[in-house]
Amino acid sequence: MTEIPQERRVVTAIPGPKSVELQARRLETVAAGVGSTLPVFTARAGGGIIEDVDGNRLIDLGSGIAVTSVGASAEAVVRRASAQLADFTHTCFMVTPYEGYVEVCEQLAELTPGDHAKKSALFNSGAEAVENAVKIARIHTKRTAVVVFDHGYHGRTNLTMALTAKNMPYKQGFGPFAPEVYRVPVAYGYRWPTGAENAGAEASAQAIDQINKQIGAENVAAIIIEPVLGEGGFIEPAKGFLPAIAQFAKDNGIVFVADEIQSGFCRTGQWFACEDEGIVPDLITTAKGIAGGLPLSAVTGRAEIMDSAHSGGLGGTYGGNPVACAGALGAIETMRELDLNGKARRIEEVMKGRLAEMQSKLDNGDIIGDIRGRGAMIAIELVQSGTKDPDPQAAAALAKACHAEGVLVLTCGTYGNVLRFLPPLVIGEDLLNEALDVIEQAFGRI
Ligand code: PLZ
Repeated sequence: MTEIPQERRVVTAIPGPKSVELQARRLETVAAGVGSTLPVFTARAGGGIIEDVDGNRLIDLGSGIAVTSVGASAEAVVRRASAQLADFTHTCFMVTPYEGYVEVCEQLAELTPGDHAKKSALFNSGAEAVENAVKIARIHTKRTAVVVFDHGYHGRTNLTMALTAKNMPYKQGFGPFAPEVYRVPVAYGYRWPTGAENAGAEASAQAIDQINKQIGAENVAAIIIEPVLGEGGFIEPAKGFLPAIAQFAKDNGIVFVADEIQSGFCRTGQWFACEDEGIVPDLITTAKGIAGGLPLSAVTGRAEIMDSAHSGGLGGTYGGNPVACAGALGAIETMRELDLNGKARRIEEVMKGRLAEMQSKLDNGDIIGDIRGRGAMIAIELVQSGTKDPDPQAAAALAKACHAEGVLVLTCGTYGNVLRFLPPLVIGEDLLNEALDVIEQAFGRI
């Protein structure tokens, strides 16, 4: 494996001629419904760099949507997955099992919050993990209702579309959606009508009141929440909100599910974001960062809940594929060895410092309405100057200006006005600062 130089290099227009040619081919045969943030075709990637087919090197502040936390070609991931590939690619764990699957479940039991007995089941995608968490909660409680939150995102399958808040692009035209899904308020501090300081107490009271009055707590199988809401805009529920909801779940025999698919595995500077307020979820869903880019997801939780499903009730042909499990063991090894929680916390320090400086010193810095997030899950919410009115055009224009200069950033948010930063946790500090220089310059171009 050749090391990719950790430096930004823009040698053609972005996208360059080879990417443009590939994009034309792609449009002929790839369905229009599958989009791409930036149609620059990748040649190789690693550390904090994505190198394209035209020889440009982009600084990666996306990690393939919070996946390649250890980098896109981490040594331990490549080594372990390659060795596994040579041994066998698949048997199906449901036909003849293998050790890697068990080892990943052992790691999950050790790393997830709580010292109770835990078990896991492995799947392929985040959506599949969430679907299975609902199956497990329903069979365990013998109840059907599922509670989710404003601005929540849980996937694109039929059930997870129902769980997801935002209509466009995720749901529009794709219904009807799965029944028995109910949405309640979340403590979005920046936009809470009576102020961020009241959001935790008031939003949790409202959510609990709605559950009691509109659903009946005794009918609720699961409450599912992202401890930091990802696609919805990197919203950290105001302090006190998560503990109140978790306590309510406990008091009412409801399975509390933390969807840590985006926020988990060192992303926020802790193994799992729910640790921030000492939450111990009954079930936790993980994917993305778990396997360094290989498709793997998991549901982990209290052994007695996980064991509620009858033998044969959970599974899937590829769930816990041996190559993906080997990749996960390599990714977890890397996270431990390089102290990626510490790295994520340092990324927060650097990014929040620089972004606050931009907010106060740039002529148009006041369009940064909010700077938020934890670890290497940081965002700025863009608003019309002097108001809190969302400005999605500013987010799109900033992203475009960064892309042109070779810095890959993503947008998100219910209002499309959030610029989010998800660097690989292994990114070098110089490269991170260079990306921040480019972001700063982008404000001068919009
Ligand atoms: N739960 C919290 O963030 C995936 C979606 C990108 P899958 N987020 C990225 C897109 O537009 O499709 C996600 C998540 C949380 C569940 C999921 C779903 O994970 O692996 O994409 O199915």
